[in-house]
Amino acid sequence: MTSVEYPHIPFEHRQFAENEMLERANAFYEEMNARRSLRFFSDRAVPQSVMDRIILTAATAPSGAHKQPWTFCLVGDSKLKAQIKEAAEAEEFESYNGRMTEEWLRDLAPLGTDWHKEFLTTAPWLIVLFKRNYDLIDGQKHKNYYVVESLGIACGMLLAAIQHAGLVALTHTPSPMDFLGKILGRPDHERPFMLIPVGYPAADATVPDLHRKPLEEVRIVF
Ligand code: IYR
Repeated sequence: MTSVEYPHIPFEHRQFAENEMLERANAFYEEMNARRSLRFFSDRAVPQSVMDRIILTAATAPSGAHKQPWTFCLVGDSKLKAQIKEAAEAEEFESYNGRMTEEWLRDLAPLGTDWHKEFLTTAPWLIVLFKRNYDLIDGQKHKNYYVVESLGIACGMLLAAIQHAGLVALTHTPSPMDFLGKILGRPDHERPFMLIPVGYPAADATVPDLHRKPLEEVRIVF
């Protein structure tokens, strides 16, 4: 059993005056509220250095027992993207033509999605986020905790970092997505969590005109 010790060190805190805090909170809200899930990408290149910083940001997420149970696969290789697209579309074709319930298809209809996933080869980068239910160290299994929660937070921070960099993304969940581990040669203890194309929007990109719930509908004060 390996165990890591973390000596406690003084915490450096950055504080703001209340008016500045409100301004910052407002500015960040405006920025995040402008984020949209994009399905139409440009093939314009994005430097890997930007993607690396975005992934580092996501990897600052808190995780159960600080196990950091994630691997971010950054895929820019055209052949791999083509393989991923082919496999994703095959699964999605089955999903849209029989695997998804009538209710599910009705709920999705307003978004205008279907089994075609052009963005998987158009976007310059795909981030395939894998979760580790356990770590394998010297052939020994070490349990991870709150893995889905940890990955969900990391994914949210990833989307925020993408938005902050002036890029767009889609949280894509082809189902089932075991093919991602096979194509990328990931070990068995890593399971795909999310497939996120990242890049610039196509010049003629559209998004559904949807609206977010107002504060009164999402927040209760006690
Ligand atoms: N995974 C499919 C279907 C899909 C499901 C939900 I829930 C969405 O919000 C959007 C799509 C697809 O990617 O098309």
